Amino acid sequence: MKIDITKRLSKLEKEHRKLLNRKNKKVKSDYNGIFYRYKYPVLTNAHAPLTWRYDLNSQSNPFLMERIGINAVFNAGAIKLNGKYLVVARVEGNDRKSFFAVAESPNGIDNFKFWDYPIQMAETSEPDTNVYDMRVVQHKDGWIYGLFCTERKDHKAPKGDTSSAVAQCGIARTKDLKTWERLPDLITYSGQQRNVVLHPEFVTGKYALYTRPQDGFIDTGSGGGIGFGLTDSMEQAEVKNEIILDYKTYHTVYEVKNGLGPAPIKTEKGWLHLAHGVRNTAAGLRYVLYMFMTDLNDITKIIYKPGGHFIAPKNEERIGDVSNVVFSNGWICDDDGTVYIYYASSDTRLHVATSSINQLVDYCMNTPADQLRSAASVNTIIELINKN
Ligand code: M1P
Repeated sequence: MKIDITKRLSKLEKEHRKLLNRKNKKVKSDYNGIFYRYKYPVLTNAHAPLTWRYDLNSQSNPFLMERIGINAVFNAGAIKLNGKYLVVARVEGNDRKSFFAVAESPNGIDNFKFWDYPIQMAETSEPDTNVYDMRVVQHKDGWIYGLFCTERKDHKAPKGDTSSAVAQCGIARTKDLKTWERLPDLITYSGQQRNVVLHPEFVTGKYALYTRPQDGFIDTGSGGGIGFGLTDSMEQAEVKNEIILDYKTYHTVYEVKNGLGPAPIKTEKGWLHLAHGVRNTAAGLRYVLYMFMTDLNDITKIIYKPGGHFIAPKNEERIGDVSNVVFSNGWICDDDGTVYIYYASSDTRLHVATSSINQLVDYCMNTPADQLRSAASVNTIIELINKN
């Protein structure tokens, strides 16, 4: 078979350019007064640069085959830097290994383009098998920290068990998202950790971390809930005492487990938090996003917590490699109060939703809390009907 490589390459480049330059649109028909969804995902596997995937030399790649497949682009940390909206995405190759790559947009909603190279994250003395879900935080100490999950094989697993893994919190810091300094992994006294997030300010002169202690790799077991602890340093980060600030709770959207999303946003009324909650169903686990607010003076105290989900998987979001999942580990609060919420669907692609600080604060303060019983939910609806 004879292949016209020049023609095929030019077609590939044209389609790739078209995808990267595609304008995004608010889905106005869907608006609930709280946030807008957008028509297109902001990043997919097809956004990965052709130079990452194809050997463009016709001698060594006479069929212009894709040599390295990118399976998915999802759970991304986010930050605005030098006027650009940047996400640090979890990119997963066809080999199932995840890595981090920065994509940049001029407006936060479309035209996201990956930088030329993915992040080359240094390893510790115990190499990571897989790294994912980075929370990017501009801390008051002047560094930008990336906290992420590092997963390694569980060497204590019985022979023949090729699945058991150990999740811990990896830590790196940077000033520009290009050069990263890997620091030692976080030490805690819980079995495993995922979804660890750095609070952007010092608390009593220490670094404050939101954690998610868990007994096993998938099951949180008795350790479930969003935890909290302090560490003297990020260079040798160690949380000696972990408390739970948001428990997993029977018959809620966070019945099986929960975990903090991005670092909280400070507002006049409290710290705004976005988290994911997981419940079990006959069709498997269902991941949704929910919100809460904590006290400005005591950041471990939840002062408002709307009942139910904030964002749940909808339409095509419901289908992917791990279906019925939405997950967020990045948002950007702009100077004008607009909030760009980056959320991934079904461990496959990344979307944006937009809202504002005022709307999210109103949502947290005035959405009825979950009162944990059907009759109480009906009473809440009746109160609203009577008010109307
Ligand atoms: O597959 C859904 C999510 O599962 C994990 O999250 P959690 O630890 O809260 O269960 C993570 O692997 C996450 O990346 C993934 O999106």
